[in-house]
Amino acid sequence: QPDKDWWRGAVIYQIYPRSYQDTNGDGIGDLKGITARLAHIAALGVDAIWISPFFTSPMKDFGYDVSDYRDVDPIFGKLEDFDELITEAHRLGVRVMIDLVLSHTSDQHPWFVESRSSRSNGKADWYVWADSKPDGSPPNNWLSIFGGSAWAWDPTRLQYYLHNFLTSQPDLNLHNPQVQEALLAVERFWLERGVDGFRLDTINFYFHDKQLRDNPALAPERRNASTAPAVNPYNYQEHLYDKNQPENLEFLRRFRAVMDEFPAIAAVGEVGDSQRGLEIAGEYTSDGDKMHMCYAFEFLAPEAPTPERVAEVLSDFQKAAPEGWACWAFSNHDVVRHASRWADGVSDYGAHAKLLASLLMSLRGSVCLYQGEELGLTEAELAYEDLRDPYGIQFWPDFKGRDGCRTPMVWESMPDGGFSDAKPWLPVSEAHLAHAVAIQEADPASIMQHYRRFLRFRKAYPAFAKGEIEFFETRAPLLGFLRTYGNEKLLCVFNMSEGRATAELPSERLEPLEGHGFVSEIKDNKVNLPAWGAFFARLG
Ligand code: TEU
Ligand code: CA
Repeated sequence: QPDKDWWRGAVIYQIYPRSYQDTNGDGIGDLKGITARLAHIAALGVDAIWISPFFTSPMKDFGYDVSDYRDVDPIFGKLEDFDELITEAHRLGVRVMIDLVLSHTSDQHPWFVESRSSRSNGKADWYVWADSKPDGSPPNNWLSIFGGSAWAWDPTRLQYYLHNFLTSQPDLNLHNPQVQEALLAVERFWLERGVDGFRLDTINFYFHDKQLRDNPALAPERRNASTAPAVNPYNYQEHLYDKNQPENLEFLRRFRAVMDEFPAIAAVGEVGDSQRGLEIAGEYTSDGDKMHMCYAFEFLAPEAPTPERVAEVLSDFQKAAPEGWACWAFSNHDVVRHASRWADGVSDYGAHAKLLASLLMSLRGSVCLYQGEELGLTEAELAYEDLRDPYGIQFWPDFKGRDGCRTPMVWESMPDGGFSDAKPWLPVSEAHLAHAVAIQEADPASIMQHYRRFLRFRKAYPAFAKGEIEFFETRAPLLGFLRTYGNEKLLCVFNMSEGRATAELPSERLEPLEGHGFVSEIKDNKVNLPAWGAFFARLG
């Protein structure tokens, strides 16, 4: 009987295929490279991989602009390479999730090529087209995340089309039932090919307000400086009409119904919303008929999470959606790596990385780890000339873009890290070489060995993956909570600081757990934690 619930509390390892392993000497990672490195992933002990898009694409947004949903881009290989990848992953006990970008396509997708060719073709209504205002300006005030108006002028149709991201990423019109059918057919295509699930890009952008109403300005007190750089006023609008539309729920149900025709499939939906993200995530993952999990942005923030913040985010989510299920991440291919993002005031870099890893994997929810995170990689420093991300090029130097977290994986301590025989598409960071997999393999105290150890430890206690979570009155620098599942009751305490800290233990009978890699001292019902220390015990 397949385990339908495998996704609950699963640890999912995200692969950015361009930067994982090159096998054909063109400086770009490929599917064969992922297959060649599956042993590393299996040894880590994760449940699944999520592979960022590898479909046919002009690569304007490095694969998040798809021109054929049913084929592999020649840069990454062939469909047969993907079949081989799945077979090998399954042999090693690793599930495979693929990244479907259904909110928009590339402007090179045949659907868009046809749609823009006239106002009367068979796909005329497959994208979001609208007339200009009488003065020639765009239909409304909606903004693109990547800068400027969300509308681009098409000189053939003499109309504007909607693009929430790049102008080369036109938004599909999911109000059109034919578009929904076409997307569900793509879903089925990959399910029949044997995938175990999906990471769904920007699921809350699937629908727009049909009346194209203007978004209101966000009240100044609700503006969050960290999410709203002055150069990009996107987050100064309240996104009432360009996304998060009620019609989305029914489409997510249809998407789920197709998944449920196959055994043990799961989806994690990315909800891009800095204003109502958790609330929407809760709505999409409740009732068991839409998403299994939603990818949350809360811990991708520039500010390091304090104990209070962690407790607040988890408790808020729990309150908003008792049946909901989140998927937490500290790093991904869109943000500065957390080893750098949260490095302020940290001198023991290794201990900090280990503590954060353990905290992340102890929270209620599923977890995404981003390739290289298991090595403790920092953000790579890149020169302007080296940038490839259009978002970074657009906003440099106020915002440096996403290339610094996308540089190649480092396997060995040699030039280019064993990633490629050719010049890599983004330079390998010199600073990363000392953290290569081969070096950490040989060091039992390494960050990578800690990830392995902690994943093994976590597997031995089902409460980590499936248990309820209940926070103690948290007092910085300590964070403490209970994870409870059936009779299993686990006490978890984290010292989120660089100084020693002492935690009061509950009076219940308590059995300290081992195998997680942290050391602490118990005396008189108190536990002494070293800097960035953690303590785990079974209660009762
Ligand atoms: O990202 C969606 C999203 O919200 C991001 O745009 C994020 O706000 C931005 O990258 C700032 O860091 C997804 C993908 O993860 C991203 O790589 C794509 O560029 C985007 O969708 C468009 O498909
Ligand atoms: Ca290659």
